Amino acid sequence: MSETPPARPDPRPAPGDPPSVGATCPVDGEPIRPDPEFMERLAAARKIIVMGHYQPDGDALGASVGLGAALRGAGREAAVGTSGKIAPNTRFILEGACGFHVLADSPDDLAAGGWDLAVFVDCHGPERIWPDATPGSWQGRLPPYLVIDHHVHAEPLVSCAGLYHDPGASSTGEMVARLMRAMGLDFTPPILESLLAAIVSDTGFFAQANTTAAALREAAGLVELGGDLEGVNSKLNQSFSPARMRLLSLSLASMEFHLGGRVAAMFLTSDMLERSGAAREDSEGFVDYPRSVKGVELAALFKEDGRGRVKVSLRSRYPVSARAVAAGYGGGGHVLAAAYTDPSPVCREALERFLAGLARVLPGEGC
Ligand SMILES: [Mn+2]
Repeated sequence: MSETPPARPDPRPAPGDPPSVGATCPVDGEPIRPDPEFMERLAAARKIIVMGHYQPDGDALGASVGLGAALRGAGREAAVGTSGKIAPNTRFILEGACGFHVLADSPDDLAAGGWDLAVFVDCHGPERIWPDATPGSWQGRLPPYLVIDHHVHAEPLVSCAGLYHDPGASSTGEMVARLMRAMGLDFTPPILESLLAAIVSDTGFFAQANTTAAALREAAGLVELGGDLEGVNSKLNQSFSPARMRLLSLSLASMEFHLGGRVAAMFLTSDMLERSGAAREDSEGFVDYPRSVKGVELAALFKEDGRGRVKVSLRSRYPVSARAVAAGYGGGGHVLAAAYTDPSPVCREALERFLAGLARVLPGEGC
């Protein structure tokens, strides 16, 4: 017997998603709070570094800068770390960490900082911060770490010293705002800007299925305190370079449709990068274009990563789970936004492998 999907998009894990570990996921109830060890560790640490995942997006960057700045405002010795490149339109968020931003491109950089505590944001741990590092390069060498995350975890996080995990939260920006209120921390204008940038980045400016009432309430609280949504929009969405537009036009021209229009694919090749003069990080948001086509249930952007592999970003329309599809190829993410890495060196080969596997992972195909 098949179940009728709910009428409105549902941010909870979709059928086929791995079960979430460490938290239940109330959509209509009270948001999840940090666990007591998390609060004790955060209160006791002297020297703290807050870091998002590798190549932090607006949410990872906004949440880490917001929390880092708030801890400093409370007189704590805190810094914000980043690893990998940052998309040009989100770089303004780092201005909120002016004077306390450190690059930590390897576990060595973090281990050398003398931190008593790390807080990893928008990811579950070191393997998402340094994806190319071997576990041996960080195991036993890092300070104890806390995790603030809204991704579903396939396994319990045994190495983390304290967990604040809410898979029902729109963004880690929303979670940090809630945490700051619980801790009585001050919201200064740069913190308000960082947290709003985080929330709008992950909710598509309050348009996506993860825009819960709780997310809107948290954002409304930030606006009440003086947060400037229009200013955040102008910095995030109206500050692109001509090179990005050239890259977008080349990438859009590669869009193709499969399975009767249910699946749309788009390429971002090394050749396109060269011809446009754009940087790899200029492609933030491109995958939203194939998803915006009527009838498309699953959109895939294939990006040659410059290291002989292809990164595949997936976006889906409810009830298709991008996360379940990505899991079929060894990746993961959110219900409607997920990713995996294909070992092919070029986009076309990665697309062929993707299409060959779809019968296995996309509901309604292959029967
Ligand atoms: Mn996020």
